[in-house]
Order: sequence, then structure tokens, then C-alpha cells
Amino acid sequence: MKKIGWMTIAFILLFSNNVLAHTGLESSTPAQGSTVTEQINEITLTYLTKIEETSSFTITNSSEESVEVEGITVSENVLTGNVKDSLENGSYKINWKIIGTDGHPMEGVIDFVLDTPEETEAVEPTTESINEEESIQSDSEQVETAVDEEQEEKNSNSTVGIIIVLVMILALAAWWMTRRNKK
Ligand SMILES: [Cu+2]
Repeated sequence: MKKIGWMTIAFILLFSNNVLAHTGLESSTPAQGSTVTEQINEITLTYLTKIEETSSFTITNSSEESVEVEGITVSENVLTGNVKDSLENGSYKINWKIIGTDGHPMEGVIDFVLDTPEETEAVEPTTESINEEESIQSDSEQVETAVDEEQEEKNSNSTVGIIIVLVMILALAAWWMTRRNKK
């Protein structure tokens, strides 16, 4: 019991020390998990403390392809950069890598979804999602038939089993009868 108490205190001290020493992401534009409905230009990452000039970030799309970012700047605790070209609708990741004032490198990922109501981009995903639904449906149908087949196989297996048992009982009965008749 005493040991657990000391370990708890040690853990709390260690944990609070880390919180005090390290920096961390305070907020971002776009925010983690957000859906953005307008074209993105400037990316802003705000940290809890000052960060080193070498701090940087990259943006990747859902196919892990990187998106061109220019003019990455560090000012005190703020890291900014501009997306060069307009982005297609989809999910993106901002992969940041910074060094805090205490010299510790840190990294993290911010996920966001771009969903601008542009006609050309809005039509495509709709047909895609319908196709996806169809393929999901046919998948579940395939699963169902597979289950049916399995069931049938099991059924036929048990039928074979029952027949074997019946034949054995008959054979045993016949053997017993002939033995009895001989006596
Ligand atoms: Cu640190």
C-alpha cells in the first residue's frame, strides 16, 4: 500500500513536470476533426509556448500525396503557411513537427475534411457514394450466400452422420440377430 502511494506521487510529479516542460498544440486553423466548406489558403498552428524557427509542417491528402505549402513562417508560438493551389474535396492531414523552447522535438497530426459546395466536385462524390453503397450491398449478399452454403454443408454433413449412425445400428442389430439365431 505504501509502495503504491509513493509510486502515485512519483507518477504525478513526473507527469506534471512533463506538462510544465513541454509545449503542445493549443489551437489550429483548420481545427482538428473539422469540416471546412471554403477553399483553404492559410494554415495557422498555435502552440502553448514559443517554438524554434526550424519548426515546420506538411499537408497530405487521403492518398498520402503531399500538397504544396509555401511561405512557412514561425513567429513566437505561431506556425503559419499557405496552401499553393486550390484543394479538391476530401480528407487531409496536417503533419506538424516542431521543436519547443526546451529543445524537445514534438510532432502531431491534424485531420480535417474539405467539403466545398462546388458543382463539379459535388456531383462526382455522389455517384461514387452510390456505387460504394451498391458494392457494399452486393458484398453483404455474397456473405449471405456464403453463410447459406456453409449452413447447407453443415446440414448435409449431419445428414451423412445420421445415415452412418443408422447403418451402424442396423448392422449391429443384424449381427446381434444372427448371433442370437445361431444359439
Ligand atoms: Cu520538453
